Amino acid sequence: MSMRKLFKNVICVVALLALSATAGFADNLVTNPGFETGDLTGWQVFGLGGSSAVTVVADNGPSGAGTHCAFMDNRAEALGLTLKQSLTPGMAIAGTVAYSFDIKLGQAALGGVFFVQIFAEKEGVGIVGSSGLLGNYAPAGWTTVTGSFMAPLGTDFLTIQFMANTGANVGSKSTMYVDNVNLDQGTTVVSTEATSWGNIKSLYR
Ligand SMILES: [Ca+2]
Repeated sequence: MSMRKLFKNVICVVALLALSATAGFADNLVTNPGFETGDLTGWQVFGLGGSSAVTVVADNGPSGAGTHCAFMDNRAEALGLTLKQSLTPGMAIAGTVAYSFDIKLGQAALGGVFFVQIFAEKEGVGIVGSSGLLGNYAPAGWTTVTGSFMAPLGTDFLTIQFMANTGANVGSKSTMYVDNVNLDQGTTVVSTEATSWGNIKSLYR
């Protein structure tokens, strides 16, 4: 490699690393984590029906300032109602994932349960790791749940899902308030640096 080309490469690397450092990561990787847009922007809902809904209501969990939270309202028999957010691939890396969320029970009756699960995923592959199934939760008042798990090698995004599930009983209910959802891998540029290095190599091969 000529000195000139080497110099050009070094400049590219420095420029890309500077970009990475600027982009960085917010501490919380979740979009609209406190539902303060007043709607479900950033979130997906599965299991909607005539007797099941997820809405944004005027209440707020203790972990963050605000005036809104999500309300999962499942009054259908034997139904899984899920509120879910998947990060964009590239937003997560292998390593510790710290999580926290605020929940407050509405009603749990006749087999109604509430679980949370966080997945470490790899684009094009699927689930490579998990927090394990968290719950059953039924906190009478606002409660903040915190914990962490290790995302294995290959992880490039995370998914968190809240599941208000009912039993096969007439009158089964699972309703829960959810707020201030936090997924945090620390402020890091490791992932974007790795991507940048890959790009650099491919450019000069
Ligand atoms: Ca909120």
